[in-house]
Amino acid sequence: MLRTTPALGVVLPGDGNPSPEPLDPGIARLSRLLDAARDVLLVGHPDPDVDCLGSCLALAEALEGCAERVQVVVPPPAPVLYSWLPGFERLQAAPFPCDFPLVICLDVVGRERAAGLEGVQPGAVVNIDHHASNTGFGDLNLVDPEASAAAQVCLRILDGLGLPISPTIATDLYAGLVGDTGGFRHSTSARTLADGARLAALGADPVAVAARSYASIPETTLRLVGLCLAGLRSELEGRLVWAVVTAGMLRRSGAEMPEADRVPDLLKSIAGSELAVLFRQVGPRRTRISVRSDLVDAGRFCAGFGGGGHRRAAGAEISLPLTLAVRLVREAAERALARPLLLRTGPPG
Ligand SMILES: [Mn+2]
Repeated sequence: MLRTTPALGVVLPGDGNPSPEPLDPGIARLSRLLDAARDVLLVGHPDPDVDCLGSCLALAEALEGCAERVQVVVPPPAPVLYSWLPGFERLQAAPFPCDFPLVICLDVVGRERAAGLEGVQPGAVVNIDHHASNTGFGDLNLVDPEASAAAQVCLRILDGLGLPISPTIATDLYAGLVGDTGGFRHSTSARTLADGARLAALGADPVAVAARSYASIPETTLRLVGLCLAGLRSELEGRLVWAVVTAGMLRRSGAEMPEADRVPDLLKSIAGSELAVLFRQVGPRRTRISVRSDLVDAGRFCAGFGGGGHRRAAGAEISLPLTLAVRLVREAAERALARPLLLRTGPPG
Protein backbone atom coordinates (compact mmCIF):
# COMPACT_ATOMS: atom_id res chain seq x y z
CA MET A 1 0.00 0.00 0.00
CA LEU A 2 2.72 2.42 0.93
CA ARG A 3 4.52 3.53 -2.18
CA THR A 4 8.28 3.42 -2.29
CA THR A 5 8.62 6.50 -4.48
CA PRO A 6 10.96 9.27 -3.32
CA ALA A 7 9.97 11.02 -0.16
CA LEU A 8 7.60 13.53 -1.70
CA GLY A 9 5.77 12.98 -4.96
CA VAL A 10 3.89 15.41 -7.17
CA VAL A 11 0.61 14.22 -8.57
CA LEU A 12 -0.47 15.74 -11.80
CA PRO A 13 -4.19 16.33 -12.39
CA GLY A 14 -6.20 13.30 -13.31
CA ASP A 15 -3.76 10.44 -12.84
CA GLY A 16 -4.78 9.87 -9.25
CA ASN A 17 -1.42 8.62 -8.07
CA PRO A 18 1.73 10.28 -6.85
CA SER A 19 4.37 10.10 -9.56
CA PRO A 20 8.03 9.60 -8.72
CA GLU A 21 8.81 13.22 -9.61
CA PRO A 22 10.45 15.21 -6.82
CA LEU A 23 8.40 17.70 -4.87
CA ASP A 24 10.42 20.78 -5.63
CA PRO A 25 8.74 21.62 -8.98
CA GLY A 26 5.44 21.32 -7.11
CA ILE A 27 6.58 23.81 -4.48
CA ALA A 28 7.76 26.12 -7.24
CA ARG A 29 4.28 25.91 -8.79
CA LEU A 30 2.68 26.58 -5.42
CA SER A 31 4.94 29.60 -5.03
CA ARG A 32 3.72 30.98 -8.38
CA LEU A 33 0.09 30.31 -7.43
CA LEU A 34 0.62 32.17 -4.14
CA ASP A 35 2.20 35.09 -5.98
CA ALA A 36 -0.80 35.35 -8.29
CA ALA A 37 -3.52 34.98 -5.63
CA ARG A 38 -4.02 37.69 -3.04
CA ASP A 39 -6.65 35.72 -1.14
CA VAL A 40 -6.04 32.18 0.06
CA LEU A 41 -8.55 29.81 1.59
CA LEU A 42 -7.28 26.89 3.69
CA VAL A 43 -9.69 23.99 4.02
CA GLY A 44 -9.74 21.03 6.41
CA HIS A 45 -11.85 17.89 6.41
CA PRO A 46 -15.04 17.20 8.45
CA ASP A 47 -14.31 16.36 12.11
CA PRO A 48 -10.79 17.71 11.67
CA ASP A 49 -8.09 16.11 13.79
CA VAL A 50 -5.09 17.85 15.28
CA ASP A 51 -2.92 17.14 12.22
CA CYS A 52 -5.48 18.73 9.91
CA LEU A 53 -5.98 21.76 12.18
CA GLY A 54 -2.32 22.18 13.06
CA SER A 55 -1.40 22.10 9.37
CA CYS A 56 -4.12 24.63 8.48
CA LEU A 57 -3.19 27.03 11.28
CA ALA A 58 0.56 26.75 10.68
CA LEU A 59 0.17 27.42 6.97
CA ALA A 60 -2.25 30.29 7.66
CA GLU A 61 0.28 32.04 9.87
CA ALA A 62 3.13 31.36 7.46
CA LEU A 63 1.18 32.76 4.49
CA GLU A 64 0.11 35.92 6.30
CA GLY A 65 3.04 37.84 4.88
CA CYS A 66 2.46 36.62 1.30
CA ALA A 67 -1.31 37.01 0.96
CA GLU A 68 -3.74 39.83 1.71
CA ARG A 69 -6.45 37.60 3.13
CA VAL A 70 -5.93 34.12 4.57
CA GLN A 71 -9.01 32.32 5.83
CA VAL A 72 -9.19 28.88 7.50
CA VAL A 73 -12.46 27.00 7.24
CA VAL A 74 -13.55 23.54 8.39
CA PRO A 75 -17.06 22.07 8.26
CA PRO A 76 -19.01 22.71 11.50
CA PRO A 77 -19.10 22.02 14.42
CA ALA A 78 -16.04 23.88 15.71
CA PRO A 79 -13.43 21.40 17.03
CA VAL A 80 -13.20 22.99 20.50
CA LEU A 81 -11.11 20.04 21.70
CA TYR A 82 -8.17 21.67 19.91
CA SER A 83 -8.76 25.27 20.93
CA TRP A 84 -5.29 25.26 22.57
CA LEU A 85 -3.59 25.23 19.16
CA PRO A 86 -1.91 28.57 18.43
CA GLY A 87 -4.05 30.59 16.01
CA PHE A 88 -7.23 28.61 16.76
CA GLU A 89 -9.20 31.88 16.96
CA ARG A 90 -8.72 32.41 13.22
CA LEU A 91 -10.54 29.15 12.46
CA GLN A 92 -14.09 29.33 11.12
CA ALA A 93 -16.43 26.36 11.33
CA ALA A 94 -18.70 27.07 8.37
CA PRO A 95 -19.53 26.00 4.85
CA PHE A 96 -16.64 27.40 2.90
CA PRO A 97 -16.91 30.37 0.56
CA CYS A 98 -16.13 29.75 -3.12
CA ASP A 99 -14.96 33.23 -4.07
CA PHE A 100 -11.30 32.53 -3.34
CA PRO A 101 -8.85 32.37 -6.23
CA LEU A 102 -6.76 29.77 -4.38
CA VAL A 103 -8.00 26.96 -2.16
CA ILE A 104 -5.53 24.76 -0.27
CA CYS A 105 -6.89 21.52 1.20
CA LEU A 106 -4.92 20.00 4.06
CA ASP A 107 -5.03 16.36 5.22
CA VAL A 108 -8.00 15.81 2.88
CA VAL A 109 -8.02 12.39 1.19
CA GLY A 110 -10.46 13.08 -1.63
CA ARG A 111 -12.76 15.66 -3.13
CA GLU A 112 -15.79 14.17 -1.33
CA ARG A 113 -14.11 15.04 2.00
CA ALA A 114 -14.02 18.73 1.03
CA ALA A 115 -17.66 19.34 0.12
CA GLY A 116 -18.04 22.67 -1.64
CA LEU A 117 -15.08 22.40 -4.00
CA GLU A 118 -17.42 22.19 -6.97
CA GLY A 119 -18.07 25.95 -6.67
CA VAL A 120 -14.37 26.81 -6.80
CA GLN A 121 -12.73 28.32 -9.89
CA PRO A 122 -11.00 25.80 -12.15
CA GLY A 123 -7.29 25.40 -11.56
CA ALA A 124 -7.48 26.80 -8.06
CA VAL A 125 -7.30 23.74 -5.83
CA VAL A 126 -4.07 22.68 -4.10
CA ASN A 127 -4.05 19.34 -2.29
CA ILE A 128 -1.50 18.90 0.52
CA ASP A 129 -1.68 15.49 2.17
CA HIS A 130 0.08 12.33 3.34
CA HIS A 131 -2.58 9.61 2.90
CA ALA A 132 -1.53 6.78 0.60
CA SER A 133 -5.17 6.67 -0.57
CA ASN A 134 -5.21 10.35 -1.57
CA THR A 135 -7.08 10.58 -4.86
CA GLY A 136 -4.98 13.39 -6.37
CA PHE A 137 -8.08 15.59 -6.64
CA GLY A 138 -6.24 18.90 -6.71
CA ASP A 139 -5.04 20.93 -9.66
CA LEU A 140 -1.71 20.80 -7.85
CA ASN A 141 -1.09 17.83 -5.56
CA LEU A 142 1.66 17.80 -2.97
CA VAL A 143 1.18 14.35 -1.52
CA ASP A 144 3.80 12.43 0.42
CA PRO A 145 2.58 8.99 1.46
CA GLU A 146 5.83 8.44 3.36
CA ALA A 147 5.14 11.39 5.66
CA SER A 148 3.75 10.62 9.11
CA ALA A 149 1.45 13.65 9.07
CA ALA A 150 0.24 16.42 6.80
CA ALA A 151 2.17 18.66 9.19
CA GLN A 152 5.38 17.06 7.96
CA VAL A 153 4.48 17.82 4.35
CA CYS A 154 3.72 21.41 5.41
CA LEU A 155 7.12 21.69 7.06
CA ARG A 156 8.84 20.66 3.85
CA ILE A 157 6.69 23.09 1.86
CA LEU A 158 7.43 26.01 4.19
CA ASP A 159 11.13 25.20 3.88
CA GLY A 160 10.78 25.04 0.10
CA LEU A 161 8.97 28.39 0.01
CA GLY A 162 11.65 29.88 2.23
CA LEU A 163 9.10 30.95 4.85
CA PRO A 164 10.29 31.35 8.44
CA ILE A 165 8.93 28.99 11.09
CA SER A 166 7.87 30.85 14.23
CA PRO A 167 7.46 29.12 17.62
CA THR A 168 3.67 29.12 17.10
CA ILE A 169 3.97 27.57 13.63
CA ALA A 170 6.38 25.00 15.07
CA THR A 171 3.87 24.21 17.84
CA ASP A 172 1.00 23.67 15.40
CA LEU A 173 3.12 21.40 13.21
CA TYR A 174 4.58 19.50 16.16
CA ALA A 175 1.06 18.96 17.53
CA GLY A 176 0.06 17.47 14.17
CA LEU A 177 3.04 15.11 14.25
CA VAL A 178 2.21 14.01 17.79
CA GLY A 179 -1.46 13.51 16.91
CA ASP A 180 -0.99 11.40 13.79
CA THR A 181 1.72 9.22 15.33
CA GLY A 182 -0.08 8.62 18.63
CA GLY A 183 2.77 10.40 20.43
CA PHE A 184 5.50 8.94 18.17
CA ARG A 185 4.30 5.38 18.79
CA HIS A 186 3.15 4.45 15.27
CA SER A 187 3.74 5.72 11.71
CA THR A 188 7.07 6.95 13.06
CA SER A 189 10.40 6.94 11.24
CA ALA A 190 13.79 8.54 11.76
CA ARG A 191 12.57 11.43 9.60
CA THR A 192 9.52 11.91 11.85
CA LEU A 193 11.71 12.14 14.93
CA ALA A 194 14.23 14.40 13.20
CA ASP A 195 11.42 16.76 12.14
CA GLY A 196 9.99 16.62 15.66
CA ALA A 197 13.37 17.52 17.10
CA ARG A 198 13.73 20.38 14.65
CA LEU A 199 10.28 21.76 15.52
CA ALA A 200 11.17 21.54 19.21
CA ALA A 201 14.34 23.49 18.49
CA LEU A 202 12.22 26.08 16.65
CA GLY A 203 10.04 26.63 19.70
CA ALA A 204 7.49 23.82 20.03
CA ASP A 205 7.30 22.63 23.63
CA PRO A 206 7.11 18.79 23.55
CA VAL A 207 6.05 18.52 27.19
CA ALA A 208 3.29 21.13 26.84
CA VAL A 209 1.96 19.58 23.61
CA ALA A 210 1.99 16.10 25.17
CA ALA A 211 0.13 17.43 28.21
CA ARG A 212 -2.46 19.14 25.99
CA SER A 213 -2.80 16.03 23.84
CA TYR A 214 -2.95 13.36 26.52
CA ALA A 215 -3.45 14.93 29.93
CA SER A 216 -6.22 17.48 29.52
CA ILE A 217 -9.15 15.35 28.52
CA PRO A 218 -12.56 17.04 28.92
CA GLU A 219 -14.87 15.29 31.36
CA THR A 220 -17.44 14.81 28.59
CA THR A 221 -14.86 12.92 26.53
CA LEU A 222 -14.10 10.51 29.34
CA ARG A 223 -17.82 9.93 29.95
CA LEU A 224 -18.34 9.18 26.26
CA VAL A 225 -15.31 6.88 26.14
CA GLY A 226 -16.68 5.11 29.21
CA LEU A 227 -20.06 4.54 27.56
CA CYS A 228 -18.37 3.20 24.40
CA LEU A 229 -16.00 0.88 26.21
CA ALA A 230 -18.74 -0.44 28.50
CA GLY A 231 -20.45 -1.80 25.40
CA LEU A 232 -17.42 -3.10 23.54
CA ARG A 233 -17.68 -6.47 21.87
CA SER A 234 -14.84 -8.94 21.60
CA GLU A 235 -15.22 -11.72 19.03
CA LEU A 236 -13.23 -14.38 17.20
CA GLU A 237 -11.32 -15.19 20.38
CA GLY A 238 -10.56 -11.54 20.95
CA ARG A 239 -9.06 -10.94 17.51
CA LEU A 240 -11.92 -8.64 16.51
CA VAL A 241 -12.91 -5.87 18.91
CA TRP A 242 -15.60 -3.34 18.14
CA ALA A 243 -17.77 -0.72 19.77
CA VAL A 244 -20.39 1.83 18.79
CA VAL A 245 -21.06 5.50 19.44
CA THR A 246 -24.74 6.35 19.20
CA ALA A 247 -26.52 9.69 19.19
CA GLY A 248 -27.92 8.68 22.58
CA MET A 249 -24.42 8.25 24.02
CA LEU A 250 -23.51 11.74 22.83
CA ARG A 251 -26.61 13.13 24.56
CA ARG A 252 -25.94 11.26 27.80
CA SER A 253 -22.28 12.25 27.98
CA GLY A 254 -22.72 15.79 26.67
CA ALA A 255 -19.88 15.10 24.23
CA GLU A 256 -19.47 15.88 20.52
CA MET A 257 -18.67 13.16 18.01
CA PRO A 258 -14.95 14.08 17.58
CA GLU A 259 -14.48 13.31 21.28
CA ALA A 260 -14.80 9.62 20.37
CA ASP A 261 -11.52 9.89 18.41
CA ARG A 262 -9.61 8.20 21.22
CA VAL A 263 -11.75 5.09 21.21
CA PRO A 264 -10.37 3.24 18.14
CA ASP A 265 -6.82 3.20 19.55
CA LEU A 266 -8.12 2.11 22.96
CA LEU A 267 -9.97 -0.80 21.34
CA LYS A 268 -6.85 -1.79 19.43
CA SER A 269 -4.77 -1.59 22.60
CA ILE A 270 -6.59 -4.60 24.06
CA ALA A 271 -4.17 -7.52 24.26
CA GLY A 272 -4.75 -9.99 21.44
CA SER A 273 -6.87 -7.66 19.30
CA GLU A 274 -5.90 -7.73 15.64
CA LEU A 275 -8.68 -5.63 14.16
CA ALA A 276 -10.57 -2.90 16.00
CA VAL A 277 -13.58 -1.05 14.63
CA LEU A 278 -15.48 1.89 16.05
CA PHE A 279 -18.92 2.47 14.52
CA ARG A 280 -20.28 6.01 14.79
CA GLN A 281 -23.93 6.75 14.23
CA VAL A 282 -23.69 10.00 12.29
CA GLY A 283 -27.24 9.92 10.91
CA PRO A 284 -30.32 7.71 10.77
CA ARG A 285 -28.90 6.04 7.67
CA ARG A 286 -25.24 6.99 7.94
CA THR A 287 -22.53 5.18 9.88
CA ARG A 288 -18.87 6.09 10.03
CA ILE A 289 -16.26 3.46 10.80
CA SER A 290 -12.75 3.94 12.19
CA VAL A 291 -10.55 0.88 11.77
CA ARG A 292 -7.25 -0.02 13.43
CA SER A 293 -5.23 -3.13 12.63
CA ASP A 294 -1.69 -4.41 12.55
CA LEU A 295 -2.67 -7.53 10.62
CA VAL A 296 -5.20 -6.41 8.03
CA ASP A 297 -4.54 -3.48 5.67
CA ALA A 298 -6.94 -0.99 7.25
CA GLY A 299 -6.79 1.37 4.24
CA ARG A 300 -7.71 -1.40 1.83
CA PHE A 301 -10.36 -2.73 4.22
CA CYS A 302 -12.02 0.71 4.35
CA ALA A 303 -11.64 1.21 0.60
CA GLY A 304 -14.10 -1.69 0.33
CA PHE A 305 -16.64 0.65 1.92
CA GLY A 306 -15.73 3.71 -0.13
CA GLY A 307 -13.26 5.08 2.42
CA GLY A 308 -9.50 4.97 2.84
CA GLY A 309 -6.56 5.97 4.97
CA HIS A 310 -3.41 4.30 6.13
CA ARG A 311 -2.37 0.67 6.51
CA ARG A 312 -2.88 0.62 10.25
CA ALA A 313 -5.55 3.30 10.62
CA ALA A 314 -8.35 4.10 8.21
CA GLY A 315 -12.01 5.04 7.99
CA ALA A 316 -15.11 5.10 5.83
CA GLU A 317 -18.66 6.39 5.83
CA ILE A 318 -21.36 3.89 4.98
CA SER A 319 -24.88 4.82 3.85
CA LEU A 320 -26.59 2.37 6.19
CA PRO A 321 -28.19 2.52 9.63
CA LEU A 322 -25.89 1.53 12.48
CA THR A 323 -27.13 -2.04 12.96
CA LEU A 324 -26.89 -2.92 9.25
CA ALA A 325 -23.44 -1.31 8.97
CA VAL A 326 -22.27 -3.34 11.97
CA ARG A 327 -23.46 -6.56 10.37
CA LEU A 328 -21.84 -5.76 7.01
CA VAL A 329 -18.49 -4.69 8.46
CA ARG A 330 -18.35 -7.59 10.93
CA GLU A 331 -18.75 -10.06 8.05
CA ALA A 332 -16.00 -8.30 6.10
CA ALA A 333 -13.79 -8.26 9.21
CA GLU A 334 -14.24 -11.98 9.67
CA ARG A 335 -13.25 -12.59 6.04
CA ALA A 336 -10.27 -10.23 6.32
CA LEU A 337 -9.00 -11.92 9.48
CA ALA A 338 -9.30 -15.30 7.81
CA ARG A 339 -6.90 -14.15 5.07
CA PRO A 340 -4.91 -11.25 6.48
CA LEU A 341 -2.38 -9.31 4.47
CA LEU A 342 0.58 -9.68 6.72
CA LEU A 343 1.88 -6.32 7.81
CA ARG A 344 4.15 -7.28 10.61
CA THR A 345 7.26 -6.18 8.75
CA GLY A 346 8.10 -3.26 6.53
CA PRO A 347 8.16 0.50 6.96
CA PRO A 348 5.83 2.25 9.35
CA GLY A 349 2.43 3.14 7.98
MN1 LIG B 1 -3.12 13.45 8.95
